[in-house]
Amino acid sequence: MPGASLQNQLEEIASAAAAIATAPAARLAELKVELLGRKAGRLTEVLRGLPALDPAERREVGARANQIKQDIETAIERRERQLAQEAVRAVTMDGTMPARAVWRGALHPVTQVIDEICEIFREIGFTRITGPEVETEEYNFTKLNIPLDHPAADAHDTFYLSPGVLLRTHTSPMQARTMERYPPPIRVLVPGLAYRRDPFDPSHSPAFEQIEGLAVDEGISFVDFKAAIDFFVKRFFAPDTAVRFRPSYFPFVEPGAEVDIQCQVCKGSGCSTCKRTGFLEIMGAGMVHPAVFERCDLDSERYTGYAFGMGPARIAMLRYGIPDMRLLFQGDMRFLGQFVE
Ligand code: 2U9
Repeated sequence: MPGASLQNQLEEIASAAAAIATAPAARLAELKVELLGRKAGRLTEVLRGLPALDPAERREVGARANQIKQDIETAIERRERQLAQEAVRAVTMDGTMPARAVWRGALHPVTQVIDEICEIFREIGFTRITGPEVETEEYNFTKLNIPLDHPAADAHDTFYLSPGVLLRTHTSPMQARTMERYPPPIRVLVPGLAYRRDPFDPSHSPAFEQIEGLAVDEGISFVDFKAAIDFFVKRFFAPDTAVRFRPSYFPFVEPGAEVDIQCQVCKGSGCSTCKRTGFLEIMGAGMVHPAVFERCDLDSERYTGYAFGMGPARIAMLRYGIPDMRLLFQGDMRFLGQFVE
């Protein structure tokens, strides 16, 4: 009976199809042709025999043949997907690839410098404080004896947010707030971001870290100021570093000074880093201007004090011989990785 023979062939095809699940790629291609091939595939042969059967048998065998065809197609698809995934995994799991670097979290070199400076000044009584980056004209300029028609207050140099409100151009407003709020003796160190409308160049950035200090009490003199700075320089750089104070002008101090240290590269004999002067400028400073005391409600007859300001990015550049400030802020781990402690 032809129906039974076709039935048998179908069941044989079904068992042969079990090999699909584990077939390697080349064998899978062969099986596809052997089982489903249009010309000589085993299932095609069975289908060709169907017309010879009587209608009842044809329906039964035909249904089974379709079922098996579908099962085989599904099995082939699944196996092909599996093989493709294995191929990808074989590439991405190449055991000869070098291991990926795992970065430990670390402090940015400028943050390290800020922490170190604060730590040195802490030893001589300075407290670390922070304040708002959005300030008023009043605290950023007026209280610091900078008239609003001074070039520093110009919209050309300052980021104004709205009339009278700006991004602080230095951290000094916080010292003014401190003097208003706390009675002397005051010794504070104020690290933080300041903003100026400068383009990026090797020594400028529109947003930069600053660190400023303020000491106020009765009887503080220029000698106390020099001693504090000298202590800091010898601690931060090297114990034999020469320090030089040059007269300078800032509206909030009188007298004003700029502080130079012996060039760290040539030790003072003259090189390209110090432009043959043997010295590098590290900060601006001076004795607090009496007008600043008065504007912050302190009696300028009773109190004196000194103040200073420096850029920790510049200090980091001098200490580590970094030629371009932009290197510090581009987030390139080949550079920053050198400062991981
Ligand atoms: C008050 C009174 C006085 C802080 C000072 C400087 C001089 C100074 C610059 C150095 C490089 C800023 O980072 S920088 O761009 N700073 O030159 N700063 S005296 O004097 C003050 C501050 C606050 C109430």
